[in-house]
Amino acid sequence: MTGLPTQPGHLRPAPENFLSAEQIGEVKAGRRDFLRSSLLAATAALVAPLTARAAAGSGDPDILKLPEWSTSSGRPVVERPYGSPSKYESQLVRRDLPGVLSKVPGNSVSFTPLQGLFGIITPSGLHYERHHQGWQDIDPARHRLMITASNPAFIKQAKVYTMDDLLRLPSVSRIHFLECGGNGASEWGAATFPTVQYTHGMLSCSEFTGVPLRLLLEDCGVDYKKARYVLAEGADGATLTRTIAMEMIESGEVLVAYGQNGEMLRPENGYPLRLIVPGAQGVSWVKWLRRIEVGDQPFASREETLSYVDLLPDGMHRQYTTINECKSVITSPSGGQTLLSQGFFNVTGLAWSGRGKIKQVDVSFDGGRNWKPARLDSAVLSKALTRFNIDWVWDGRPAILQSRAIDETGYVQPSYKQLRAVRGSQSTYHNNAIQSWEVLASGEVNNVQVL
Ligand SMILES: Nc1nc2c(c(=O)[nH]1)N[C@H]1C(S)=C(S)[C@@H](COP(=O)(O)O)O[C@H]1N2
Ligand SMILES: [Mo]
Repeated sequence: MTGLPTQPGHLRPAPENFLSAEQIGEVKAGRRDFLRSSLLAATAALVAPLTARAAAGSGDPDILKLPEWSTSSGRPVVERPYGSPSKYESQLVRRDLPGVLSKVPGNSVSFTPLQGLFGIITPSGLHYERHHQGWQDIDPARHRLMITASNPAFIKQAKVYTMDDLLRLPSVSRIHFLECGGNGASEWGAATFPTVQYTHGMLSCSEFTGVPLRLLLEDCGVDYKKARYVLAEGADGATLTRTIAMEMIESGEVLVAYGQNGEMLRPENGYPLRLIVPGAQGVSWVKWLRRIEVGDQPFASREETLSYVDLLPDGMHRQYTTINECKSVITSPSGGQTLLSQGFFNVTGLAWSGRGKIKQVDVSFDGGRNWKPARLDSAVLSKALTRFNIDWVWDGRPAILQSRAIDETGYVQPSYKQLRAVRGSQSTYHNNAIQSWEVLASGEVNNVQVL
């Protein structure tokens, strides 16, 4: 089954490069007619190899004849001292959207290819990236973390830690998701981007290793009665800063992390040190962490006044939306893919909540009229991605696939109608509405909105 990386033979993956910078401009301007035609042109170029296999039947040469890899010796170990994916998987990469963000130098984003991933862990090389001013490859020997205070009464002693200091302290490892508050921003007004990589791909999940921030604050003699907030600051040119409430730190969940999926963080994800704030939106997870300032009130920094606020219908805005509310999405079949034949499909997706564990995921095949519980038969962890699966037999008729997650607090993921009733339609951030994928009789899968 060559040419169909990471997809079962009955699904054709979304075409690789389907959006040019001009097309993205048109999507932003709310025009999407062209999308369908450009997508169709791109998919037509791919040939379905299914018929060939069916014709071969039991005389399939791929099983009868020994291929070259069975009749020659393999390659030596030293060829790849650090492993990388098979060359047949080259389509499964992070993709950016040139032109979608403001043209501040280094202001950039790449999206995780959720449509081709399994389980709950995002491979480090496919973790999405969001940089306010590009990424840096910092020399760990010269990196420092300073803990200081707005008022000398809040801590006994300010301290500076080297990476060596931090690496010898008691460490913990935890699996958590990371989602940008802007994930799904394009979808507030109408269905726009064609694939799940772009509609939901500012989302990843890793095992992070580091030192609880609580331990460092206590090492500096923090006075929890007076010190109720900290400001976390990055060492990049953006000097990104966010306020973190002390309750989250006191719980022991907030980590000063150096490890990701068993190795040191990747430079794009904050090497050598980043903040882990389980359940909180991405911007709070300050990368290249260099300074923690202890204070007694929120700091109202740029990233919590100009950006990451939610404009409400009455003209007021919500500030300090910290937690990512419960959300889910079907990752396959999903937009841009094509169902190549009727019959059985394993419908799969991800659910997550910044408030704890996922309790249930329901799936609808008829645009929300009927719902069936999906199987949660992989690890269900607090504030981590949760994988769901459900059996589906496609009868060849049009269908609309949706998933709806419920978390352990009983919160139910809203429809677009419910979300807009509270938030209006002028929001940019924090879109956790139910996603709909329309399956046409042709097998083509499109991004649509069902109200
Ligand atoms: N120092 C610094 N930290 C940062 C950012 C940044 O630009 N600079 N981007 C933030 C945003 S908006 C998000 S969504 C996450 C993205 O983390 P990732 O690039 O590892 O996916 O990092 C956050 N931390
Ligand atoms: Mo973000």
